[in-house]
Amino acid sequence: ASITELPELGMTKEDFIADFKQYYVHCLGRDEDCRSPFYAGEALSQVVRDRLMERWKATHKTYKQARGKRVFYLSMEFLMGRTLSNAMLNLGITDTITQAMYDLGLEIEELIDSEHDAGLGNGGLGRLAACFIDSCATLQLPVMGYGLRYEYGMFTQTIVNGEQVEKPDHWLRNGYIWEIERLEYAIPVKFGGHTEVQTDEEGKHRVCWLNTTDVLAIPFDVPVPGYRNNTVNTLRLWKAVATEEFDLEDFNAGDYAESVAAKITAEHITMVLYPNDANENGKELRLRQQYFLASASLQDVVSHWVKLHGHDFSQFAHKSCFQLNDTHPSIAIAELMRLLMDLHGLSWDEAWQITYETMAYTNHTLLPEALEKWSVPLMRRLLPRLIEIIFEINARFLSQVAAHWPGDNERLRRMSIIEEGPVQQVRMAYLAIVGSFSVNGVAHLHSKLLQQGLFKDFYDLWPHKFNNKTNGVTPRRWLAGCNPELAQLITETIGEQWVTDLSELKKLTPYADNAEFRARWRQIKQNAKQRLIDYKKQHQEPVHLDIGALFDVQVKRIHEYKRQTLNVLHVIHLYDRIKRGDTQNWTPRCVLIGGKAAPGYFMAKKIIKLINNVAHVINSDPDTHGKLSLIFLTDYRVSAMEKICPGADLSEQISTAGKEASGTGNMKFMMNGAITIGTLDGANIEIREEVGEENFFLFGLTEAEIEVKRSHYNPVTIINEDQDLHRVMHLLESGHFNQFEPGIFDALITSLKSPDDPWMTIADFRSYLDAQRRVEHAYQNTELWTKMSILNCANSGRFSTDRTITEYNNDIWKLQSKAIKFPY
Ligand code: DL6
Repeated sequence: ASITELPELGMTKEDFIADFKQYYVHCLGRDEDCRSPFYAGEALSQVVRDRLMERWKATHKTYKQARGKRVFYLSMEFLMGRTLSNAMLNLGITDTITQAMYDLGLEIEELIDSEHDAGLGNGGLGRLAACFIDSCATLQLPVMGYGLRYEYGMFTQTIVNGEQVEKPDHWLRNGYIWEIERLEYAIPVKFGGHTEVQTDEEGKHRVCWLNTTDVLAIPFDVPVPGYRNNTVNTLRLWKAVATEEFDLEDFNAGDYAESVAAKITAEHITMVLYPNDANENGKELRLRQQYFLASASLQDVVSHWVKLHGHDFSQFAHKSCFQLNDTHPSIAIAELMRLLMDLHGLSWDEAWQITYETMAYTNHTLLPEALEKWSVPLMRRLLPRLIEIIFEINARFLSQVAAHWPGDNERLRRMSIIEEGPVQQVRMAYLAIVGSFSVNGVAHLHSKLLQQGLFKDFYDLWPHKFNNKTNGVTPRRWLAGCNPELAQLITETIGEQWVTDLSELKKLTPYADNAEFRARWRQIKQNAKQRLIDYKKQHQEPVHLDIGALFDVQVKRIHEYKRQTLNVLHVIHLYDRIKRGDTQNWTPRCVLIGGKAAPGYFMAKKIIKLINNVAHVINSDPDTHGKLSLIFLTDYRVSAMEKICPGADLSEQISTAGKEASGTGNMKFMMNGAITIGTLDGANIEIREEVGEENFFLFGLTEAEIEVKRSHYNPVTIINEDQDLHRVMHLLESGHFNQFEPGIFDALITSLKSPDDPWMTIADFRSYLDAQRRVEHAYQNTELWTKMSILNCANSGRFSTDRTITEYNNDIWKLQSKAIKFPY
């Protein structure tokens, strides 16, 4: 008998109960005295994982047999969150398992909540990668994710005296049940050393990269289940380990510490996720991480290729595509050149043709401070072979530019991959554009601004490379999973097709006019608000939250361009109105703000402190009770958003126009029936187009207006001419919110009042206030508000990653979907 042949695992309640007991008792060694939901959660996860494992193998075999094209999604971040509930949902076993656990006296919610988030990302970019691989599996596309298995994920945020304090997130402390270590596929990655040209037996010259310090990349595979389709794709995360346990020579010579230090240096590579979302930091370790990801993943793919096709790479570009999630993995372009030339003997031209036909680059930001550059001396020391290749790519590219624009030396300087200066720098975005056949932005406005601004020279040269792929979110996690009550109502009303075809939600439109349906919709929103209150109570000190109040929510990374400060200015204005007795027809409001600041981002940390100080003053003033509260939601993360977005009434998307590439939180809120107050920025524009202007609270200058106004922006004059704003600024400047901490908000105030404030917060204040007034009136008309809420959900179909991925596939990847037969 074959050692891998097993009977298929059952899917009945009794099967689950029997397997659960087996794991709980025999594998984990627990008994009924163990009251910790964690171990029950672990046992249940094992039960579910077994079911995935069978389908995972079938998927693998199907892809192998088909020998079709594959896509590899390279990303430094995969912000997966929790896995158990999503796996149950996608396997279609949630109800049966819930019942099985109930029969055993266990509360499924408790088990689900005992799982630690896999927080291997900062925010939008990492979560997008997670939603993408969910959709790829659901669409049955052979796409594999490649990332890093950070020992420490995104830090845990606590608030002490109103300030953010970071705690390391050792998420692997209790193991990670969902991963499978694949030691048999370990790969060495080179660093340091030098290069030499050597001549082989056939007289051919080859560059050799010698004297390197190698680090071993060990793959850990995580299953990525599609929705009820038996597909289970793979996310492969690399862990860095030393190639040798210790350097034996050093060890024998008595230099024990030295030999251990080398091991530690190697293993540092995947120790920690850099917690910066919109700032490149130029640290050597970060470059090591990037190269480690790129090299391990490419070697993995290439060695798999060689196993199947030998050294014939003629079909490689037809059969493989690497999607680069921002510039972070874009060193892959030079690495593929290296592998093809130095290891497999291809000529430059052959290797180049394959490389640029295989690579596709997604840009996620227009902010100049987030555009990566690496110093040439650092690269030369760490990756000497790669920098040689980059210089050669650049030389050949610049001669193309010179041929296109003869004599235009200024353009050559502008477009060069190497930036000249006291220290030469490699412009990674330019490398990514030159080395890719496709370059995309993540919302219409963003893609347009890339073409007309940041990458204009490249667009002029290669317009055909540029395209747009507006972001999305997976409706499995962000509606079916996080809002089961609403999902149930939707399914009852229009059938269950919407889960895999979100455009079906349009069928809800007529129900917006049905009073009975609206009443049910409203009740579900109320229930979600109650759960949000309970969640908040569980995790933070109690603050009175009135369920009838408008839940006004802004959760995302804290950044000046996202303008949490504008939100706070509005809250201070409401407080000022209450104190002045201007409360006729008042709409009670609870403002919830959450998000993490990059630990080194001074202003973002000040914003958190401001929110907490203002919250303290407002919430402890009896005059505000029943009218206004402000709450900072600590430690915002994926699993928190799953509780937050179903309970939101109003979604704050208030960035300075032209600064937010897309946003994806805006889509999650919309899907769950929150109404957006927002600027014409990123995907907000498309959200408004879909839902109609009457169901969106628009305010603020457009991107074009911002750029015109910038040259003569005078916030002090605006403040002096606007009584409400003047009073708000006076309260802030008087120290009312920092009575025993003089001066702590000076930097924030100075920046708001500066004509050079890049975020132009003051410019949009009045328009924001007016929009908030419209919100208040609309919320008082309960029936109207509910109708708007339903229409937001009904028109959110475009923002499913199923649509986004279908576009990536039609325009860039061109994969065949593959049905998985199960049992295989
Ligand atoms: O594309 C995903 C996400 C967008 O929705 C956000 O608008 C954008 O800010 C974010 N970008 C980053 C920047 N990182 N880099 N580079 O996270 O991407």
